[in-house]
Amino acid sequence: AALTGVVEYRNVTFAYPGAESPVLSNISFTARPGQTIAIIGSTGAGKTSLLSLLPRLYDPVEGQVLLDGVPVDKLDRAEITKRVALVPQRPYLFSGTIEHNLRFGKTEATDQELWDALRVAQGESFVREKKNGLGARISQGGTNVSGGQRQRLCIARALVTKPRVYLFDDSFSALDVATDARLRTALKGITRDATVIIVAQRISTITEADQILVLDNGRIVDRGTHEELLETSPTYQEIVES
Ligand code: M5T
Ligand code: MG
Repeated sequence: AALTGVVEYRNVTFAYPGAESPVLSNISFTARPGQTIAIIGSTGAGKTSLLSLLPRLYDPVEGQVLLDGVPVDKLDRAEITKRVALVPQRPYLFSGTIEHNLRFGKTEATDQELWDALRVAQGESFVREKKNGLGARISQGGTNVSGGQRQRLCIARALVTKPRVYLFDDSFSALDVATDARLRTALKGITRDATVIIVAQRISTITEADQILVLDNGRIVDRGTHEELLETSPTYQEIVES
């Protein structure tokens, strides 16, 4: 059967190697193609740790993470990379050209695909403004582009791979509100049939999510839509008001 991008966390508990106490406890949720699941919670709640288990940066100590019904530790890493794109909280650029950075996950992409990804990621104009365009050089760690430009290049890099599942870890935080809004509108078209899991600080980024998971101290304490959580979740209300 064709894989479609269904993500399921089943009673997942996770501790970093060598750590005494878990940073995630008994996490369960399902994210389906076409859905956007948002994860919100205070700093240190475990949001980044939660995302890291799907591409197997780490494995849970208990429970299972499944992709299309198959535990991810039974899948080839190459298969996971093909289907899941993680835009990390600290987006990383390599020394080399913009093109090299965008093709990192998918070497056979055409230039047109790179420009299409840049357009959606709101990165087209600053790349066009560079004398060498896609051939412009990025210094090690991307120190010669701004934080917001780096984020947009890393979002474009994820788009180039055309994954079934997108994981965005606070990927819009360095963007101004207007760019953030434009980017998310453009993304919606591209990710319509994909599964999107998004960690966000800005409430405006997540109000339209199909489901919001409220993470506190490694546990999902509440879940629902924005409207539901406003009614039912004191933790969510606190976050909204802060
Ligand atoms: C949750 C610890 C961290 C915190 C807890 C990434 C990472 C985290 N931790 C480690 O021990 N090693 C690591 O490599 O795990 O951290 P998080 O998942 O990064 O939390 P967050 O993403 O919700 O926080 P933030 O600040 O990004 O909003 O005790 O020390
Ligand atoms: Mg984080």
